[in-house]
Amino acid sequence: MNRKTSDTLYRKALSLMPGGVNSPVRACRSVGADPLFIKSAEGSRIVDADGNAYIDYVGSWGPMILGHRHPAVVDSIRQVLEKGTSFGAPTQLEVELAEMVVEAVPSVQMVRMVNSGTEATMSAIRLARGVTGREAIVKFDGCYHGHADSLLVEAGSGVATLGIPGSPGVPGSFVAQTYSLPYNDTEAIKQLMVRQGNGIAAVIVEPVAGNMGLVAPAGNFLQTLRDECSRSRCLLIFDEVMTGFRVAYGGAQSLYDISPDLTCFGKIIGGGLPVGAYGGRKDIMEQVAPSGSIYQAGTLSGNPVAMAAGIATLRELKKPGFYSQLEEKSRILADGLQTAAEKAGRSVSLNRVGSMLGMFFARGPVHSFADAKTSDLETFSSYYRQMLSRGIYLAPSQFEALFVSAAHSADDLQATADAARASFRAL
Ligand code: HOZ
Repeated sequence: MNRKTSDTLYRKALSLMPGGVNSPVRACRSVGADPLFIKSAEGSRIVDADGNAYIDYVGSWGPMILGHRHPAVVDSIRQVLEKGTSFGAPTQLEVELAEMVVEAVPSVQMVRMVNSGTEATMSAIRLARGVTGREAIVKFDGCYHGHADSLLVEAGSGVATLGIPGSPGVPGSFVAQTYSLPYNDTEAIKQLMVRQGNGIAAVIVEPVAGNMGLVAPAGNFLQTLRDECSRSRCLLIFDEVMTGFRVAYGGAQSLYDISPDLTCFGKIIGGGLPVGAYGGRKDIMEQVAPSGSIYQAGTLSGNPVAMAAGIATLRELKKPGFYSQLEEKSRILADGLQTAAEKAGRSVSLNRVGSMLGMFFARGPVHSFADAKTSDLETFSSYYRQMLSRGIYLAPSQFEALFVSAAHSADDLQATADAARASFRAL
């Protein structure tokens, strides 16, 4: 494959941007590759600057659930462009998207739009601290809630990929109030709550963890979190930045029937444009400025172009049969990958919740970050490069999820399974 243009762009980018990129994981360093620079995308395909096409399972890290350039999304963006791109003032589109989110997710009675998942989680934490008057928070090892200071502890995603425990530049005092516990460990949270419950403002969790690969909540983990938070009168925050409108229209909370106090959204509700949101019970949300005194703001929040893309996306997702078809595609892909590994005599551990998958080069089962870290990263890197050379675009890290979209065809899924078979054999 000719990657001359990507290589030239990367060399230039290295002198202009840290690591040549605007977000660390995409630099592909941990898999021993250089990044592809992307020129365009359509449906299930992404095309690099040299014109090579790949079947895309990154989907911009989740939001492209309809595939790239879905006509309904492109049309609605076009219509807004005719009227203006940013007003810094309320619009009908914000009301419409807020109404759709509130209708879809029963625990969310009010919502505040922001511009990214990081902003959503950071703001939800501030709100929880303001509402409870407490300072400590609890998160889980391998969960990643964006790059806000207090959440960069034992984080997943790029922090895990780069193998760093936290980050220089985050004052010790900022993370002194952050407890990080093993994911899926109900005893750990119970014990912490007995000791510290009175000082804890919130427990924040990815209800399906997608930043340490893909790890599903096991047994009664989420119910235990709900019970413990209620008992200690602290807030349960679901970070559904990836799972919201992805694993089900009502998110992971509808799948597992747990009602958090606050929920963070991102990705899909912006239809691929920069959007995040946080929402929850009315009595809590009304404490956000200007109805309350807990401050949070943003000039681009509720941006009309992004709102339009989100509305168009959610309308498509609401159509009957959308999630069952996506489930079927995802099941076929998971089966194809599993069979390919078995035929090549490779032991992998495959986790899947709806259209999110994680394939670990580990014996498994993988229920936690500690389990995920037993993966053979060298072999994952080789597999990544093998798949790329066969036209399959995967996230360049063992600690990221794989996303199936409605645009993936039966042929795409078969081609992916075939590529996996050949890649496993070549390892
Ligand atoms: N896992 C990250 C999003 N949840 C990847 C995105 C990035 O770092 O660019």
